[in-house]
Amino acid sequence: MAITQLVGAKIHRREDPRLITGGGRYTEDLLRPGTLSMAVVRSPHAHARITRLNATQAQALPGVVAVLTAADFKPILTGTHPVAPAFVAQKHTVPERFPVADSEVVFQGEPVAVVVAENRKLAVDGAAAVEVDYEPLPAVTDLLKALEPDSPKAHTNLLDNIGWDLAFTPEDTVKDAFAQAEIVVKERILQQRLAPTPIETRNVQADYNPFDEQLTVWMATQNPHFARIWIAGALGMPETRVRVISHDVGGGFGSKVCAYPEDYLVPAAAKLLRRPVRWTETRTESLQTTTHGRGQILDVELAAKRDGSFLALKVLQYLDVGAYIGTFGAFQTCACLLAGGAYKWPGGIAARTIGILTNRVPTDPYRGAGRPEATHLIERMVDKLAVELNMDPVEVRRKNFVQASEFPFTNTFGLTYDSGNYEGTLNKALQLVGYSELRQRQQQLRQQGRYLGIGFSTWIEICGFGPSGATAGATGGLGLTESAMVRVHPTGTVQIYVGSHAHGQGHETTFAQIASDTLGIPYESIEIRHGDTAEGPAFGFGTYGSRSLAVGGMAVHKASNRIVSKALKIAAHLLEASPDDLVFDQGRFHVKGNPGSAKTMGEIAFAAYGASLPEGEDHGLEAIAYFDPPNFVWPFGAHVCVVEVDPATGDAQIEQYVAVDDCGNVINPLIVEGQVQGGIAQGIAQALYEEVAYDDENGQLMTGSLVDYLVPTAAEIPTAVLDRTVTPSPSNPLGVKGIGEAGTIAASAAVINAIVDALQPLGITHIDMPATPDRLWKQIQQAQGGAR
Ligand code: MCN
Repeated sequence: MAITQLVGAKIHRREDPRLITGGGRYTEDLLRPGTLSMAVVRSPHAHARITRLNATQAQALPGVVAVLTAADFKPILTGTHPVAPAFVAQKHTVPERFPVADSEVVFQGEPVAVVVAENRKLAVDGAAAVEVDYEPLPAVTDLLKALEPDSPKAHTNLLDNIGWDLAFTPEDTVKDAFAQAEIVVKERILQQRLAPTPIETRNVQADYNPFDEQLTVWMATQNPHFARIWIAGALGMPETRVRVISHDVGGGFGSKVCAYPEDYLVPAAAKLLRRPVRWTETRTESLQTTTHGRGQILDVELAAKRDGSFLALKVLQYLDVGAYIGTFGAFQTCACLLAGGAYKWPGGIAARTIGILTNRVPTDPYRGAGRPEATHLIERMVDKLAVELNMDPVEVRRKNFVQASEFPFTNTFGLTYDSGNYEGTLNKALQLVGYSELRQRQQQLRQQGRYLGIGFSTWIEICGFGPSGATAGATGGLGLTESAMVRVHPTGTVQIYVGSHAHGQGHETTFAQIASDTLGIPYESIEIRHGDTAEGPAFGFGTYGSRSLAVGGMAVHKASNRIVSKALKIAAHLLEASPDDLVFDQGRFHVKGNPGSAKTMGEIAFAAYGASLPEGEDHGLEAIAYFDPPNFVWPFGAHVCVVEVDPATGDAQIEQYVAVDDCGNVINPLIVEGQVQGGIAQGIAQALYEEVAYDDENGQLMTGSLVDYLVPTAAEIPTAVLDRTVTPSPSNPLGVKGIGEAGTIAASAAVINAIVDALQPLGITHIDMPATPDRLWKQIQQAQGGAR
């Protein structure tokens, strides 16, 4: 068939027919004969001492095979729970974590025992029959009070609740700039805790074969290779004896990147009991024990001149790390490193982060991880300054943007933005939304007592993790690269094994598009395989941080090019020509000036396994490549949200949402649009709906079901008008940047800025998230002189 250019083509995801017709293969769908079910006995307390645990009754129940406690697991689980050091170097306390508590529980939902039974119902009944007595201890629930010397401690053996305290840059950095400032605006910005809430909850199945000492683990994970290292390490097994398989995964949003107790408990139980064991999280367990995101207080001060030019910024981040430091929890400190946003800060940025231990489930990366927080804080401050100066927020942005001619641009923290044109996306967004007419309409509506607001978010992000040199420190020594293995079979069909592991991002489509164009082989003949450590390349670092295309996709491109190089030599041999005289075009090698004298990739593939090869050439047509990018990639964009707030009810209705993003060259516009729409939905969800709530006194989760934790549906989320500009990244051969988190990074600031803008006539200058009708109504009442 004729081959056309597929990179850039808007083609439907090849995954969709399978996924939307119930044909997906999720871990829960697998059932091996003789599999036992595991249920976890969890602490009902946020903080308590375990005084007695009695399993006699549970053990005696029909169908219960075993009740296992810390004492049973300790001899078999000898490794430690992984915690990446990330950027944190100064004061750093990492409380030790074992998957099952034995004497003290430090968050509600922490495992204290597991029950393994013939089926799930029996396991759950068994778990309910395990008697545990607790002596409740005071719980640490308030971030700032946790820092007071007489605060209770999140673990009784701690001297204080400080997980880390790190000044990326000292406050002195900005002293002069603040002294010269003509205006300083300040705000305390709250980032509520969020629950990632993927549709498929976490699950693990394991089968241990004692004869070949092989452990197979099936699990919903975003990074099977990392999981294999962790599980092998914890069980003291060689990495090569552990196989992790992750078929389809129903979303993760970052929550399936880190290590969890059950990832160890299920394999350990399978090994101890010599039977396959499985466990699937309930929705309440998911809300209670799957890591949360955000959970921060950010104190921000912006120093500027009265003409709107920025001088310097101060950021102090208080981050609720929860009861243990999450595997990649410290990554959320990148809110500090990105706080400067798309702007120049001649007087510098002072940034300090304090990670605070509390008696709540650990926080870890959730879609955007640090970058939505950075965007929200800086975009709120820009708008606040604009109000104080009575300037148009667009003008303030224009005045301070890093200019297109100034790239590569190195920020205060030594991070180099690769390429950009920030004003370009803003201009396009203004045009799309009809900005000047909107402002006129706003004035007219104000005269009628109606509250229309326009909010901006000119966001940037760092993604595409990442250069091995820059990331090795953050992972404990392994530098984040990505790999691909391309195998062209004799019939010309291709299998490509990749180390990244899509869980909703459509890599099977986009990676095949790249390979098809590079190899000149029809898209339909190319299969992308991922998620099984036994069949993939040597190592993959997983799918998160919008890295898969910019790193993993480039490994596919690099390995495919290696195939083309070998194919060129075989073609030259078959055509009895010099390789220098051949042209590769549309899947055919032909002699320059003689298109009739040609060999197709299919013919070359067949020949590669045949009897006639160039001298010294190996048989076969396969290649493996690792891609280690020279820099991160830096997408950006401009989002505009238009809301109308009803002062009688506090309801904020989004009237229009426009997003112009730039992720460099685009492989598949349809997938990119889907990613942006989905991301925006999650940003709007944070701005208006979602919040993990705990009881202040006892650290009890109050949002333990989807009735209480308000995930919006399609009915609440508007369809955004999307457009883009294209500024290629110089950091990879296809000039691409990531897009998987962009919408979430941008949206909350645009929505809240719009609401604040709407309520400006009432003198309201800031609103915390989520801006629920209740919260807005109270603030409006207060502003109008009401008693609330
Ligand atoms: N793409 C493209 N052209 C570009 C950029 C990306 O065609 N210039 C395509 C890619 O080829 C890929 C998709 O867009 O098919 C996303 O690519 P990328 O930005 O590299 O992000 P990742 O694949 O690494 O995905 C991770 C990202 C993150 S960090 C979160 S969180 C997230 C997200 O993706 N979680 C998701 N999107 C999600 N989508 C779904 N359905 N479910 C989740 O849990």
